[in-house]
Amino acid sequence: SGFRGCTIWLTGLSGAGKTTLSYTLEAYLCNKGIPAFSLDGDNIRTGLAKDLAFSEADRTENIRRIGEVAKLFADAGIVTIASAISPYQADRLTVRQLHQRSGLNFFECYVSTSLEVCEKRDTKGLYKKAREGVIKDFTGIDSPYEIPINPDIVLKAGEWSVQQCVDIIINFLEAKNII
Ligand code: GGZ
Repeated sequence: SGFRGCTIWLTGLSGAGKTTLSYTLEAYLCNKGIPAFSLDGDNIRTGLAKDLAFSEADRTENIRRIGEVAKLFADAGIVTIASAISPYQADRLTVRQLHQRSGLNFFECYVSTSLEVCEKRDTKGLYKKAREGVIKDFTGIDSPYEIPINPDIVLKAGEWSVQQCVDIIINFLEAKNII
């Protein structure tokens, strides 16, 4: 059967598990012969968004760029998995509308791992630095995260396994006839 391009947009706090989910899902889809690609906020920031920091305006511009690139990949028929904190509802809505205007599927997926769990994990030690004031404007500490109002998917990645979360996305994509 056929498959269609789309963008799956993972939003959530630093350390929520977005990157892990993105690469696990990408590997699963590619193994099935379904073209899939991860656009990760982390690696975008070393290239395409090298000039941007973490002010509100810079985050908005970062999301705009990732959104435009995701749209191009989705239009090329690829299941595009974009992950970025994307803390502002308005920016996520803008990216959704960008896709809709081109008739492309866009699914907002809220990776809802709590701040408590993310901070406890603190895999990169960034929360500790943010608490100490070494890093300023850190999401969840001294910079806001606006919880998605109407996400297509919610993944409690702090409570569920990576495989459970990935299975939910796969079932969702099958139900929508994307894959
Ligand atoms: C949030 C920050 C910050 C600040 C550096 N606030 O967990 P990580 O390390 O690997 O991923 C985070 C990444 C966030 O970049 P995004 O492009 O996803 O952010 S946004 O969507 O808001 O534009 C974190 C690291 O960068 N990082 N400083 N102040 N995260």
